[in-house]
Amino acid sequence: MKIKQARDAVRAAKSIAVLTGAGVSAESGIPTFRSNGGYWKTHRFEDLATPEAFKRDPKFVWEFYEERRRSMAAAKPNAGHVALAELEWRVPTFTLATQNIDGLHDAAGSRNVIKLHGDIWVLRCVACGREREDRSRLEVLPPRCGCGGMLRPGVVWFGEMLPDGAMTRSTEAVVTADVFLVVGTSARVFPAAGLIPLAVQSGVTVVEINPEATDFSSEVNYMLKGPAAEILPALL
Ligand code: BJW
Ligand code: ZN
Repeated sequence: MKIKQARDAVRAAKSIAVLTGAGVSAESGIPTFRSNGGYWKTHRFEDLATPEAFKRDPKFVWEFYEERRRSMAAAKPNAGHVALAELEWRVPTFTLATQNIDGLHDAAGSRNVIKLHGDIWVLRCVACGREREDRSRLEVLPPRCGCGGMLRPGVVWFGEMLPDGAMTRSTEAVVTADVFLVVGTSARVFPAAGLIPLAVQSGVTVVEINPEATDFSSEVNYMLKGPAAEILPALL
């Protein structure tokens, strides 16, 4: 059985790297972007997830993010997040790079988390650059900084650089890992998706968990088809 072999690889690993995407939070009730019911099926990302869109219509962009903040605030980590948090305790070296902005890996207890696409709970001033964590309901949109400048969500939009050091740290974790788990990502967005072929070329054992195949499924060592909240607890 594939899952048994993958489990043996995980058990033997001294160093594990993980990449997660929206699918790991799907069973917490948070929509994905590109699967059924995903945001980019009904919304144009050009209108919502680019710096140009924010410049054009900050209120419109903020309404989208504030609605998501309210539903994410009510969401709880699922069995997949919890299994990954528990795995961190069992291996000497563990790094979790997530494309998710929802904070559910933190809520589940994961410690070494790299947030490749930022954090929806962080607000950043476009004028002075100051950041603050704020989970409260934002009554006035767009919210303002003490300096008078506009605040924006602390997430990474298309065409923007990832946070300083995030890809360097993730790359280092992946190429030095014994096992790389790729969970719930369509692997369509770069540079995050590039970690998968990098792992394959580096001879790292790659285990993909997803109900659907991705462009990299034929290259990974084990493709475990199914929802993360079922497969991860069974695997780990
Ligand atoms: C389940 C499940 C269950 C469902 N269990 N699984 C090379 C080639 C071409 C273009 C580029 C390139 N390199 C860079 C680019 C440009 C661009 C890019 O990648 N474009 C592509 C679309 C082609 N990348 C960027 O712009 C990045 N920045 C950058 O490269 O900077 C340098 C640069 C600057 C300027 C010019 C050129 C280079 C930044 C990318 C930022 C992405 N931002 C978003 C929004 C974040 C904020 C927000 O949430 O609103 O990040 S877009 C969105 O996609 C979000 C996600 O993190 C990201 C990835 O999506 P993810 O997580 O994979 O979700 P889905 O929905 O796609 O997939 C869900 C998966 O789950 C599916 O496979 C399901 O089957 C599965 N699933 N249920 C397990 N229960
Ligand atoms: Zn400011």
